Amino acid sequence: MKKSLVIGANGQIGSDLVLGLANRVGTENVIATDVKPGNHGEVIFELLDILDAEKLKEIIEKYNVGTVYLLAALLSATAEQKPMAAWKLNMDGLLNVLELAKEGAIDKVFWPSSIAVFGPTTPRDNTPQTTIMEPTTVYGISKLAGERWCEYYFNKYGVDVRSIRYPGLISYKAEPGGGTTDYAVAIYYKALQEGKYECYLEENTYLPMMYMEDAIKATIDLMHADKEKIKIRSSYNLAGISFSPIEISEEIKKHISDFSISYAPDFRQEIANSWPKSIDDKRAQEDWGWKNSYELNSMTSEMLEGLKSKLNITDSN
Ligand code: NAD
Ligand code: AKB
Repeated sequence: MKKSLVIGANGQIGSDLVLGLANRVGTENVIATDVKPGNHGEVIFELLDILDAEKLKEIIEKYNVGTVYLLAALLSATAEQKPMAAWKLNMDGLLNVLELAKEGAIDKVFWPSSIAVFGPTTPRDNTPQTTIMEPTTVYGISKLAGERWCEYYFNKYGVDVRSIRYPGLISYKAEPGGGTTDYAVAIYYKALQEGKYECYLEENTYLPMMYMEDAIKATIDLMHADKEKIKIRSSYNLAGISFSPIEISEEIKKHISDFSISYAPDFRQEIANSWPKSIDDKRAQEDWGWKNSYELNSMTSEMLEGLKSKLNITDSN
């Protein structure tokens, strides 16, 4: 069996995706890589800088890789601080992988896009699959360009590349890596550790979000769907839950009654204001049968339980 290679495996998504893939295709069929040292249990790990195209090719040949999951990127908040580094990593990394797929060295590519491809001129409620896209962040510009490259490599060279516009992802295994939606993870840590949280977004800022388990299921389902079913080769809209800081804090209060939230908006508010509030994912539902499972209440219960055990916090509430 050809192997699945995860690039950027130590990050928020990679930590869960490696496990999800190992469950689906077998531990021996997954190779985890990252630019930083990592530990993924029984799964083989290799150091790999995605900007090193030669090393990428070597690893693909060495392990007989069929599918690449390219997760290495700089996210929205970090990218605003390091625009050129973000553009280089987010674009050159993708092109390195697409070029190898074009040469036939790999069969399939997964590359994640984001709700950041949308901008202030996009309709914000129930944002359609096809609509105005004028992103105002470096990250969003790189994701929109990436989507165009993916579709181009499919149309011109027949590269089987598949993509999802992930909303903000919420998980407890690995901490998020510098996005605008990270508050929705940090709030759970602070609720358990300090009983309070100062949020960098205003209380009524709605954003599309999703629990990691749903995102991993969507990713693996998309990659295992029949090729003919994948009609969109730029990137699929994917919806989970939409909520605001005040709503997530109210949900947390059902578990930690004295939890309190305060607000000190920073530069990330402007980014959030340029993104959709909710997403229309009809095409993902129709084409490859997507349906989310988690709502705000079920996600909150799992996040708090998962973090309590990760942080060794005993129940005194
Ligand atoms: P992350 O920042 O948590 O992880 C990225 C990983 O890439 C890190 O482990 C980092 O060490 C590694 N990396 C950085 N530079 C590298 C390089 N040169 N070579 C190899 N590895 C390198 O990010 P994430 O949240 O896991 O996101 C993964 C992908 O999903 C990104 O493309 C991101 O834009 C996209 N995405 C994430 C979210 C989210 O909410 N997490 C939402 C939308 C899209
Ligand atoms: C970010 O906030 O940058 C990411 C994303 C939605 O792409 N979580």
